[in-house]
Amino acid sequence: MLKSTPADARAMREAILHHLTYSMGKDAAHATRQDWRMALSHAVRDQITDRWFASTRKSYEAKAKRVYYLSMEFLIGRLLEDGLVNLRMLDAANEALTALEQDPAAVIADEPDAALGNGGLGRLAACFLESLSTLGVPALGYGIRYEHGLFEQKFEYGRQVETPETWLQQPHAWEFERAEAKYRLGFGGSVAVRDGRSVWTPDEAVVAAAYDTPVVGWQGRWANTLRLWSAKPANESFDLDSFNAGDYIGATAPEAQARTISRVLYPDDTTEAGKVLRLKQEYFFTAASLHDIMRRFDSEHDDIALLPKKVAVQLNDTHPAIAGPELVRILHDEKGLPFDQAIDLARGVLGYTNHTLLPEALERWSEDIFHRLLPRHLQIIDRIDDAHAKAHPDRKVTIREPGTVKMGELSFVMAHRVNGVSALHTGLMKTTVFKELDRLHPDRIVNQTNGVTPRRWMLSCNPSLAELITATIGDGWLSDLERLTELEPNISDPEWLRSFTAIKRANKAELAAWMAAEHGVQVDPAAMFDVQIKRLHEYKRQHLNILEAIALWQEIRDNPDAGWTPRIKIFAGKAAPGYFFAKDIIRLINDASRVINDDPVTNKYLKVIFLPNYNVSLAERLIPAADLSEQISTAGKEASGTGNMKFALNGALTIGTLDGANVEIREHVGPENFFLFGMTAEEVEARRRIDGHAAQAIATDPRLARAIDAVRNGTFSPTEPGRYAHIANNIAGADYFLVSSDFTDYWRAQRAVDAAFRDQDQWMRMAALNTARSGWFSSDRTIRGYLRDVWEAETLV
Ligand code: 26M
Repeated sequence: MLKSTPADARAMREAILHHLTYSMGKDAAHATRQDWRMALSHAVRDQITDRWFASTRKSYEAKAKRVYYLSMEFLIGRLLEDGLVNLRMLDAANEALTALEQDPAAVIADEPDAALGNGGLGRLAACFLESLSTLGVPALGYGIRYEHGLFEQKFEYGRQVETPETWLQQPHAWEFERAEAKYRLGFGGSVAVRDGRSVWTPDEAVVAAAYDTPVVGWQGRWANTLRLWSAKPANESFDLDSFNAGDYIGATAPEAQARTISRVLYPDDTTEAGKVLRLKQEYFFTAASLHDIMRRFDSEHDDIALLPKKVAVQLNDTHPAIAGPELVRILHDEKGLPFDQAIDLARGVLGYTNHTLLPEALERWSEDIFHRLLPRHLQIIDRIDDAHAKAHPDRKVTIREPGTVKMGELSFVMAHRVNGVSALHTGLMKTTVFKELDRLHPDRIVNQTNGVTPRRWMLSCNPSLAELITATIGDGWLSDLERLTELEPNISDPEWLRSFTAIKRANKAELAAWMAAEHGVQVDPAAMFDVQIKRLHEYKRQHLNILEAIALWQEIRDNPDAGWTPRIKIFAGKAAPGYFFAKDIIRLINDASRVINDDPVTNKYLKVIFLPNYNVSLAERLIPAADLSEQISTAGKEASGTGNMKFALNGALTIGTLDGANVEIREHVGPENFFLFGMTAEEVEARRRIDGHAAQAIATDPRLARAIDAVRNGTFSPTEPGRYAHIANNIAGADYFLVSSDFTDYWRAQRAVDAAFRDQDQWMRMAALNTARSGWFSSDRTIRGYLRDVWEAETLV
């Protein structure tokens, strides 16, 4: 075993060759790219593992309070580059691989993305884990080891086609199976009362098996664990009799049945299908995590009253909301504590983060399903509801309603802190969905505005800019991102600004070359790169963006010589497989892109590109190359956004509404460095009440009317003219997300963007100010906020 730190290229080269031989069983002459990737990963893993053990030892020695982050999703992306960057071994690895005649970028890119999440909620969990390690907080992330992460997206004739994602079918260097950490979990069955105690006897069982991945923080000073649960059969599940009778497939059926629970990530948090399986997934990972947490607590402490002092459990949305009743069940049914004390202890432990106010995304379970799978928990929930009613006789809110269980209300009642993810969102929580609960518990709701880790979202994805920053102000910004403000005086230095500009330009050229090589599209790196990348959703309004592009295309055709600012509109994002309207928007953008890009009159000035299969790695490629960040959701609908922060940090200007964290980004970077448009959340509510709001907007804006007509009349689908009539009718009709009503102001703001971009010096100054003033949006700041206001836990480094 190699003991020295391979920070220098020679030691790194030796470590790689060591693992190529002894871990991969290959010699250099016969090694594939995957072998090299695995050898390098093992070399890095060795370094992480030592630090990981040291951190675990310190946590036990200190008997410190631990933070447990329970999340159905962890969208971590690639881990090799992250490890290399945080251990500051990237240069050594590049040099070593080059000496070994390997292309470092290709070796790093050989790793599949771990796509165990849908979008913002899962990516936030990944940034939080990294920040928890950077800050040296004793913490674990708990989730599900999905065999299939988020589906892969392809386009066939412009239409989204989903194929299964198979990350675990490739070798994976980062996880350790923990044979000793296995828990048996039950479903269904019945509840009996014996000696005054309720005893639940499930009639179905499954085993949760732990797989641990180390998460190393900046400079490797601390490493925490991401523990993911995999479902295994509880009993000897191979049916030898069936096998011997020749039924080879039937013989493995019980095993397949058990494994189904951790088979696949749900591509839509709100899907109707597979409800039972989804609830099983939620209970499976939550109960396994709580058993693990209690086992660790019991091994360190013998006074159960210490639980809230030693354990903080954060619920990432309501997906793990069953933690409340499950913890009460453990404390009351199993440990024999009085029911009220069990509730109080559980509440002292639990915190709940809300990530959306969209009514269709708020979890509610049918009593019927709940009763079938978790009969004892349903009883406990009723008692929690009764206890809450007794404590607040005037309360007008319940957890239970005939036929349903409301998981938001359950989480709120069972948590000592409930937080929103931006100032606006937290305010809206208090006035809308949780108005009544906030009245009863006025100190419970707190805000923790989201953040992003600057290690991945600057140092790793934008190394040239990171280098310029370090050369200018030293490297303290990497653990104290607000020090980026020290860049400000340099922005007026023309030479510094030239360097900043050259970096943006080089990032754009690199993206352009990649798009040409991978997707066969030609773009001029001098044009404005205008980027909207996020899940497809009506509230995020990709259709507002494409409608503006269509109107612009029409206007350029009318008047080609009016001095247009060249623009490349880049889209990427996946639609939930059953969300047909969102999929039709993708198809419209692809169809429009073909027509617009093929127009010789306009394609010097405008191109539209929809890149397939958006994921973390694609985001890392696009964000450093963006000039303009599209954050155009209907005000009041995007809880926070985190892509918006990554763009601003990397020197893109935002065109955006007063929604989510956009509000705070604008305050930090300065209103003069942000292109604001659209209605406020209050104006949105008022506007919706006006009859014919869309028709009114269309009547006063001929550009809007003409763009909608082109969508309706088949301009982009000549072989099937009616293909997009429903989209046109939606925008011109009910228009719930107010595309028409915000269009005119969006167009105005876009023309202001055009004008600003023509003054490149001024634009780049504004871009640099965005970078210099985005330091507050570090997830380190967010985690410090949770430590102070929610977890009351400490850092150990
Ligand atoms: C999906 C498909 C169809 C209808 C609704 C949805 C859906 C919408 C929101 C499902 C889940 C939703 O909320 C969960 C979520 O991911 N929220 C995101 O959390 C991020 C981290 O806090 C925020 O930055 C995003 O604004 C928020 O949308």
